[in-house]
Amino acid sequence: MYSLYKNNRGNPLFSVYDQLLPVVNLNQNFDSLLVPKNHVSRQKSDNYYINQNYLLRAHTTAHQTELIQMGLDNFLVVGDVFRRDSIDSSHYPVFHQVDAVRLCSKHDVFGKNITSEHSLFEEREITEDHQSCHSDAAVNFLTQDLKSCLISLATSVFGKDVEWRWVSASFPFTHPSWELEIKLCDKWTEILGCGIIKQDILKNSGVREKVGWAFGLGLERWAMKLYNIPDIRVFWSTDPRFHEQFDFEDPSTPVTFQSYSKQPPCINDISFWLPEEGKYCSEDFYDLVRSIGDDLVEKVELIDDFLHPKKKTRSHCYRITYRSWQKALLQEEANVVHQKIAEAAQNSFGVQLRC
Ligand code: FA5
Ligand code: MG
Repeated sequence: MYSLYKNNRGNPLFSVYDQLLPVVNLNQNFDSLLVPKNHVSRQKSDNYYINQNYLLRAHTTAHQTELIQMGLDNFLVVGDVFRRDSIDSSHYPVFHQVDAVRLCSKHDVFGKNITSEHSLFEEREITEDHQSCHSDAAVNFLTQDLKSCLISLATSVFGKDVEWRWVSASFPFTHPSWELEIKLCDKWTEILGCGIIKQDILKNSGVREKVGWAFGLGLERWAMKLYNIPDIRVFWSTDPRFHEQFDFEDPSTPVTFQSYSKQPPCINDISFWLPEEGKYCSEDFYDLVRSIGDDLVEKVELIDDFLHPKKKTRSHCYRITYRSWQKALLQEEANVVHQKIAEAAQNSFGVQLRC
């Protein structure tokens, strides 16, 4: 970002904010970003709410509007974010994001040869490709600037041969929006979301005569690709065999993670009848599995969702993969944890275990 964007004195254009507190209010995390009141991302099942008004930020985008209101045009926000999410090798309930915002005036977009004919704005019907107020020139400039910034970021981190593709996406705060995917262990994996900032966000923040783009990327996923790390849990390992591999003065020293012999897994299934509709969601169960199984749990998959044709009751069957990074886990040890999970699920959610 520093080499691509410099001001005319050669200094970095983007300022970095990495000390912002992770406790934010609903306005920061949702309202100021135009997230509708009934949007799925607000659900209790997806977030760590502290009370009715505060939560642990679910994305670093939560700081976007306060920084724009401070008058900043180009900034990066780095921080820890918290989500009640699915459990697998690329999802963890706490991870790190980098968000970026770049606002451009008509001089940035049209350059020196600007005339009175040039405009960032035009009133028209909204389409898939543009908002209802942006001119083609504004959209084309922002799209090209955003995408080339991100591809040069990705190729400078991963090397020019990295396989990447754009996927169209949707966020309440940008339009149009995209996600960038790269091949990670032979699987297309999303590493960031981005788009053109909705003009209403800028308007509400007191910005006139500027348009902008924003992105938010998941740092662990980038590090997994960069260092060839197959599982997101190892970032939380206290094992010196992990840390010692990164013990260099110069952070750009190339490292390829050497897996300290992957231990064998233990796989246990659990199935239970759910309580009545609306009293249970899978994320509750994932949270509980994580809090009891901690880092012994590598993956939880919903492998069967069954609706009893007559009784209309529903049952879920989950497959839990237990694996330790430190040692070969014994089946009996996994069973103890599994039993605790089963008991806690019965006590906390009133589910009824199936034999
Ligand atoms: C967002 O969080 C948007 N705020 C990004 C954004 C910002 C879009 C600005 C437009 C403008 P998303 O939920 O897709 O989007 O998360 C962004 C990235 O965080 C993902 O691409 C992924 O790299 C990472 N990520 C998401 N969930 C997890 C998780 N549970 N564990 C690890 N990384 C995750
Ligand atoms: Mg996403």
